[in-house]
Amino acid sequence: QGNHIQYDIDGMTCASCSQTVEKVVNKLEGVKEAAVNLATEKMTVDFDPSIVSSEDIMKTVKDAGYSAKESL
Ligand code: 9UX
Repeated sequence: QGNHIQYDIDGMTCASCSQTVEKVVNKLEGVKEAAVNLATEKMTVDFDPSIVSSEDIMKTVKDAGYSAKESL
């Protein structure tokens, strides 16, 4: 089973920022693939909700110094 959620990311101003966000989220156990688009300030994440939650993902982004909210 898997989940695919898109997030709006705040606080990214350079390509290094987007790589940092992508890296910290990809390191989370249960995340299959995280991809950040700097131009649109959006991130898509494929994850296994039995291992990691969307809350965990958003908290990880916040801890890295940015903010993420689910994009509806
Ligand atoms: Mo460079 Mo992006 O300091 O915050 S990583 S602008």
